[in-house]
Amino acid sequence: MTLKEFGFAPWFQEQAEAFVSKGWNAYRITAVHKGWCDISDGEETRPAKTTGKLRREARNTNAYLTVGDWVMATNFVEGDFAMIHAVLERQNTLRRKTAGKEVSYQLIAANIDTAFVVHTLDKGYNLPKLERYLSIVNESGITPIVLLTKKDLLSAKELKERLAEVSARLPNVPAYAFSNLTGSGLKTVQKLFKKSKTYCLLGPSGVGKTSLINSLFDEEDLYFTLPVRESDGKGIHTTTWRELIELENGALVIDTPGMRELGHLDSSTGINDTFEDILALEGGCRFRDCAHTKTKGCAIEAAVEAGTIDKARYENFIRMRKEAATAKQSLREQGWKNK
Ligand SMILES: Nc1nc2c(ncn2[C@@H]2O[C@H](COP(=O)(O)OP(=O)(O)OP(=O)(O)O)[C@@H](O)[C@H]2O)c(=O)[nH]1
Ligand SMILES: [Mg+2]
Ligand SMILES: [Zn+2]
Repeated sequence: MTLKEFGFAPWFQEQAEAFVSKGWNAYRITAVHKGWCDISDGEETRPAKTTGKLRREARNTNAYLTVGDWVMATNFVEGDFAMIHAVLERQNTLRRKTAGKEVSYQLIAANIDTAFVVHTLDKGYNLPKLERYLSIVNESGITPIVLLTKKDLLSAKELKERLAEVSARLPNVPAYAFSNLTGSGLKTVQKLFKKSKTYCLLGPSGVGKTSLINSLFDEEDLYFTLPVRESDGKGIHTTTWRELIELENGALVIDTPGMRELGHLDSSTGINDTFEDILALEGGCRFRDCAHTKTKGCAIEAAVEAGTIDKARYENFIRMRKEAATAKQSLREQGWKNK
């Protein structure tokens, strides 16, 4: 495919023009390994390394390379590492705060059009966890869509109840249920992936992200499954690195490993977007600085009481807000700009 079909939007093209006179060309990062990455022009993939200068700059700005990045590189020859000289400014960055006392970020992917938050309907189904993933996506300014896997493992009644629960809890986000095993609901999911758009799949380990990519690949055979380890019945194909994969229809999908730890939330924006409907009531609170917990005249608490807002959803909203406030404080103490 051409660079344009590979996601090389005018935004990147304009930046790249400044480097063309140096003999550098534009490539997209399709995988990041320890010490090198894979870059592609949409036709060929090559291993590449970064210049020392770029590495030093990255250390200062925390702008390490990630999958989906557009870079300027030279030496695109067989049998040698290509050299990455510059990274083009991103349209967006999907990132999370890493665990530990020190505040730092792990980049998940860059230049994403839509992020699919993948979650299981079966064991491991956990709405607060799902909301956390949504906040990470919203925080990055990327549109989320929820994909619910393993619907084959639920009875019709269970499925109906669970889907009702999800739509009550996440009224602002489209959600689609399907099964990688039987192919049920898969056609609708398949239509969400459009040519030349970049998608990211994220969600806990074992929910079926890689299986979905496999399912999307083969239109004839929707019954493809990953091999299961006999001893414990767990999938043996746990994803260990992030990779950009081109689907047959030309859609670009970044598969990510399930995150064991989501870390804390680093700002309230993502949370505000996730709980937009709750915050919309804020204007009705008696006090301007209402904490929405045990506060007189709180319109949000009244709505919970009246049953118009899901109680568990409200509780998670309060919990995440507190966490974000604490994280914000620690970011400030460490001199981070709250961007
Ligand atoms: N019953 C059922 N099993 C599924 C479905 N989707 C995936 N699985 C199984 O779930 C296990 C994990 O699937 P993966 O696709 O490897 O999960 P993943 O999200 O990529 O996991 P990580 O790479 O570890 O993040 C495998 O054994 C799959 O066969 C589904 O829709 N129904
Ligand atoms: Mg995987
Ligand atoms: Zn209030």
